[in-house]
Formats: sequence, structure tokens, C-alpha cells
Amino acid sequence: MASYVALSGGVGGAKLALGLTHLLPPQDLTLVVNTGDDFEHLGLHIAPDLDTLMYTLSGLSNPDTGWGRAGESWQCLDALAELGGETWFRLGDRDLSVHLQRSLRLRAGVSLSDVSAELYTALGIRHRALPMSNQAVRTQVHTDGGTLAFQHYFVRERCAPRVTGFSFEGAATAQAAPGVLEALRAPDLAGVIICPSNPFLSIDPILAVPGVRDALQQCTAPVIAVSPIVAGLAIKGPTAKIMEELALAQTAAAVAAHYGTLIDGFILDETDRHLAAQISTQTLRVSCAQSVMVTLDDRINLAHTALDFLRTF
Ligand code: FO1
Repeated sequence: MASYVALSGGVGGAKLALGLTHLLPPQDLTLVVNTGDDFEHLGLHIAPDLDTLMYTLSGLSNPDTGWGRAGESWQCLDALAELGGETWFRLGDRDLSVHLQRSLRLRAGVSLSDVSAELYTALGIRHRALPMSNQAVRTQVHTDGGTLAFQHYFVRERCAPRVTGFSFEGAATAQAAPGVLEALRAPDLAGVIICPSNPFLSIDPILAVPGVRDALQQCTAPVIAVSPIVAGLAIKGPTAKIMEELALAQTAAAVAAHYGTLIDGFILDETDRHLAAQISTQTLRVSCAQSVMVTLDDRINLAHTALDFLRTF
């Protein structure tokens, strides 16, 4: 028996997670998902990364945006606009069903991890995806114009403000959700994969949950990360822009340096092969792969590379 854990944010991470679910049976994979992007909106609890992963794994995701559902309609949002309501965060009619159901169950006292399990099961997903925590951890984006809640920065302000740093409100007193630390401490743990998600906005919130970083540091299984930066560009989202604003080089090497001693291996895109020698150290091995995932085969192939790489340690 060999079990694996993957840490994931939304769109980019979900692609690799999908590839992993094609190669590993449900009992051998635990997906730990960022909830720092969660927020209360229109009286509902929105959990974007859990939902992006859920729609991706169930085959319901919108292939153009990566978030939300395919074939969505927007009648509720249009009607809300007529009432002068808030429409900057686009909730489709079908997507709303998930937010309504989740919010109702949370209000009834069910934990976020249990509601997520109910929703994933209802959509036919057999692999286990755990929120990083059942308590609220909310990513705050510090910008030169003040501090913004994550979705206000990301969606409402379209990542335009210059970032000066991040904090994860509530993290210090949060607990890892049931199953998270257990998966990282499992005797049969064969490897941990940090998906190609934004290191600052999607992975750091998971690492900020007490116990997670220590568990990764202490686990004897190898921990690898897949670079979300390819040829100096973010595959999706504001990672490169944020790195520039934080005065970091916009390179895969800077991402590897950000993870530091937490990782034992790093997967670079083929186009960044020339960086391999610079990144590898006595304690960090580098592997190269075609890491831009356009097709399902790309997702499965990258998952294969990650698992093969883990097996070489
Ligand atoms: N991202 C956007 O850029 N614009 C939106 O209007 C938007 C709506 C939305 C609705 C539900 C949901 O689950 C995700 C949604 N996202 C939207 C994505 C969300 O902001 C994610 O937090 C980011 O993609 C980062 O992972």
C-alpha cells in the first residue's frame, strides 16, 4: 500500500489533481484544498477552490474559465442586477445550488469537510478532497492602497493593486480539518505533491494551518512541487505579477526558493530545463516535464511524471 497527498488551490492545481485521480484509486490519494479564498457573499458561503476541484473531478467544470460550471446560465445574477444587487462575483444559476446547499448545511452545524464530502459524493466523486481547515482562514492581500479581502483583490479589483504581502486571518487558531494531518503522517505515505497552484495565494494558506508545515517537514516521504511558472510566465492567474511586486524574480527558480527546505523535488517545465542546474542542490532534485496542461492526456502525463519522480527518492 502506498498513499499520496496533493496540496491544491483552484484551476491549475485541479488540473493535476484530476490527472492523479486517473492514476490512483480513491483510497490512495488525499487532496488537501485551500480555503483561504472562501468568503461570505450574498449571505452564502462560497468555497471557490473546493468547488473548482469538485467541478473538475466531476467533469462539470467550465473549460473556458476553469472555475464555475459548463453550460451555465445567469438568470439569477441578471435579476439581481435589476435590483441593484452585487454582481461583481459571478455566480451562475446551477453553481448557486451548491452555495445554497453548503450554506444551509453549515448553518445546521455540519462541518465544512462533511458538507464538502456530501457535495462531492452527490456529484459522483469517489476521491477524498479535504478542506485545509473547518475553521475560517481568510487570505488578506496587503497592497499599496490598503488591505483587501482575497476575492475583493482577485475578482473585484482584478488583481490590479500592487501587492506588498499576504496574511492569513484566523490561521494561527485554526486546526487542520480531520484527516489532513493523519494523511500526512500515514505510515504508508509515499509522497506529497504540491500542485502548480499559486505558492503565495493557494499553497501558503494551507501551510499556515498549524501542524501542516511541520508534518511536511517531518514526513519521511518525499515532498515535490510542480512549478506554476513556465518561461517566466504564470500559466494562469497573477503569480508572475505578484512575484514582480514582491521584488522576486519571475522564475521557476524563485518558486523553488520560496518552498525552500520544505521540498525534496521540483518539477520544471521542459522550456525551463536550463534552470535545472541552478535549482538543484544536495537536498533538492529537479525533474523536467511538459507541464502545461491543455488536454486530459497532459494532466494524466504530468501526474505520471510526478508519481514516477516520487518513486525515485
Ligand atoms: N473568478 C473570477 O475571476 N470572476 C468571477 O466572477 C468568479 C466567480 C466565481 C464563482 C464561483 C466560484 O467557485 C469561483 C469563482 N471565481 C471567479 C474563481 C475564484 O475567484 C477563485 O478564488 C480564483 O479563481 C482563485 O482560485
